[in-house]
Parts: sequence; structure tokens; C-alpha cells
Amino acid sequence: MSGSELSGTLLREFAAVVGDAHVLTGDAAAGYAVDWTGRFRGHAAAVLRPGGTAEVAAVLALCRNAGVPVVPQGGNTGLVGGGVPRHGEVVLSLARLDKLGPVDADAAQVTAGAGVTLRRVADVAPGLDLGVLIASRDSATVGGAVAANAGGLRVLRYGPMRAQVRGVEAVLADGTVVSHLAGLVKDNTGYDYPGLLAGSEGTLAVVTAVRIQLVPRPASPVTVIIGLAGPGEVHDLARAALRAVPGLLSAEYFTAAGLDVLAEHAGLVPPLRAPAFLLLEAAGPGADDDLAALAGDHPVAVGTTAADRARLWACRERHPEAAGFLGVPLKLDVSVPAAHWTALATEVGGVVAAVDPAARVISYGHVADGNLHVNVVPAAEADGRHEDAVFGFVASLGGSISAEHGIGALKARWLPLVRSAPERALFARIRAAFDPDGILNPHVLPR
Ligand code: 2HG
Ligand code: ZN
Repeated sequence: MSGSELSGTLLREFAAVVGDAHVLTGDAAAGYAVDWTGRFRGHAAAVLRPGGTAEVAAVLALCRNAGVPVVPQGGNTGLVGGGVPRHGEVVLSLARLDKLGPVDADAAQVTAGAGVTLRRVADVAPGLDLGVLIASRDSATVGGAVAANAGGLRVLRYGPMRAQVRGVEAVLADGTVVSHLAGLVKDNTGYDYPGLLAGSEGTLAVVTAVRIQLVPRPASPVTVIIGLAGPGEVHDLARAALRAVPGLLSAEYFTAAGLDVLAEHAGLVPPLRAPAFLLLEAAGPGADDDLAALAGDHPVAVGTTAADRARLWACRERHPEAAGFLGVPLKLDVSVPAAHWTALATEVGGVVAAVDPAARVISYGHVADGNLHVNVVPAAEADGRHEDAVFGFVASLGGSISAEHGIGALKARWLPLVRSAPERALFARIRAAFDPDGILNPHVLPR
């Protein structure tokens, strides 16, 4: 049976599990079938909104028995189409799994349902924080962040979402629940499937709860934006900050191209003028002096109060919206070895122009991680030429075609650029072991 033609019997069986109110079809399902950029659109055969792990297990067993493909969906903030039912699949929304457990103060851990937003985890206790900070934290959820192995603005300090995971509860494609939530720091008792599920993009199992390691809330953070001549200076200063600023939390790059669009369309007031910018944030004793020493004679804007820091951060955090003011963007999230980041950031505009001279390109990203977000608003047809050019260039620099957003539907055809045939065959065998019938996100990552 294809996803888009569910029988009335199956819909009634779904409703018997999750309740009539939580089986959505037609217009009620439409919002679940498009991503926020508008690039990925599909049609959901139905949206199922289970209220707990047992209901997830029961609906997955029904889908598996009926051969109906399933797209798990969290906050629908993904950028590669991994949570959108592009082929008429059933959407399994985890939004109602929103229980946040008590904080284990000894271990600084908490267990969160898949549907808990990252903001709620970050705010769960005054002295603690979530190590992963992403701009979409008010909508992005724990399950989706694990499935995508979200990165964000503090990876240089705390690592990506996988590094915050101390345990997982998940439902396999046949409805079996696997659970390992004790949160042990040391635990060599077999395969690390929580680590494997991180970054699996909903293709191996449906994450229903996560044991999360929290971090101490940074004390008195200071944010600066330094105006610089170009990517080379940004890279060099970010590397210097990694060496010289012990309390460093973030090192972010953006340019006048993006800031000017945000000034024009979103009313942001640029704190200073320069071709390129490095936003640094640090916390703890001496952070302000460390950052001032690093900025030296360069123009700099400093924020120490929450309001001033938020104003500075908006210049960087609103960049994902910038290209959207110009058209429907292609969002290419790439990384290269540190030694090649400057070449990437300097040359990528020309690489795009060679295949689409009138395309608009806005680049920004996490410079300390070798990560660049190349947002392209095509003028020519978006027929793969932009990806061919950018991903080919990145591969020639020894880089990755997905640093932190995943492969999803967007990048599957370019995976061979960066992953060998034996590696992809291993991926396929792992996938077949978890989901032998191929019902979980079948169109995400090559099978
Ligand atoms: C960010 O760093 C996000 O702002 C989104 O990863 C990047 O929209 C993008 O391309
Ligand atoms: Zn990012």
C-alpha cells in the first residue's frame, strides 16, 4: 500500500491507539507536509500524534504490518527535508511526548521526551544549561535534535547533540521498545546505539526519550562582534581565540552581505560596518579582558547585559532568514578541515557564480568548527548545478557535504562524493538490521 491511500480500516486502527483527535488528514495535516523554508513540500497520508511511547510502538507496529512508510517529525525545523512527507508517507509527530523529568542534580542530567523543546531543557534549572544552542530552540525538539545530531553555536565548547546524550529510549520499526536511560557516564556493555541513533535522521528507530547531560550555565557571558577585512582575518582571529580565551563558547562568522539584507528587511541595526564579522562569546573570570585583548585595534561592539547581547546575537542568529527575504534558498551546510576554511569562505561565491552568475549567495557559520552555511538564492534553475559546484569544491578540499544538518532528501545523491562504496554498503546493512521492511523515512539517506 502506498502511503497516500490509507484504508479506512487502518485509519480507524490508528484512531483506536491515539484517539480520533490525533489522527489528522486533509487540511489539518497540511502544515506538517512543508518545511519552514518552503523548499520541501509533500503530502501526508495522515498525521499521527501519539501521546506516549506505548502509542508510538502501537502505531509503528500497525504501519509495519500494513507496509506503510513513516516520516518521524519533531519541531519541523530541519533544513534538508528529512521530516517532510515528500512521497505521501504517514507523519509520526512526536510533539505530544513532552514530559520533562526532574533534574538529577548529582549527575546534572535530565530525561526529556522527544517532543520537549530545546528551550525547555536549557531552562530546566537555574544553574544548568543545555550544551547545544541553536536559533530554532523554541520549536526544535529533543528527538529531532538527536535524530539530526544538531550542532549550533556552542559546538566548539560542548560538542554536538550526540555529545549531550547519555541514553535513549526508542521504538524500532516493528514496535519494539529499546530503552537505556540510566545515564551512566561509564558503561561499556555493548553497542552504543544511542550514539548511532544520533544523526540517523529517523531512518533507524523513532527516538521517544533522551537522557541528557546538562552543562553548568555559563557565568556572566560577554559577547563581542569584531569588524574584519574578510574570511582570512576572521579565521585567524577565531583560531587565536581558541588558544587564548579559556572561557570561549562561540566563534561565529557572517558578512556585510547578510547583515545588509537583515538591516533592509528585518530592521536590524548593524552595530558596526565592516566587510566581515567575527562574533565571539566567552564566560567566566577574565572573559571581558580576554576578548578585549583579542579584538585589539579592530572595530568592536561589546555586549554584557542580556539586552545588548541579544541585540548582537540577532545579527548572527537571524542569518538563516536573510536569504529567505530574497527568494527560496538552497541551504548548503558544509565543513572543511580548518586549514581550508578560508579558501572555502573566500572562493565559494565564485564557485556558485560560475554555474549561476546572477545567484545571490549569503555565507555565514561556525568558523571554529570549519563549518560554513552557504545559502544560495538561485537565479538559474535549481536543478542540482549549485550543489554540484559547491559540494564538488568542498570535496576537493577534503570536506563534508553536511556538517550539522544531515543528508535528508536534499543531499542523498551527492553522498558518494564524501562516502565510499564500502561505507555506504555498511550503512545499508545497519539500516536493514534496524528496519528490515524499510518503512522508516525510506526516502532519506540512500538505502
Ligand atoms: C545556523 O547556524 C543554522 O544558523 C541554520 O545551522 C543555517 O539556515 C542555515 O543555513
Ligand atoms: Zn549552523
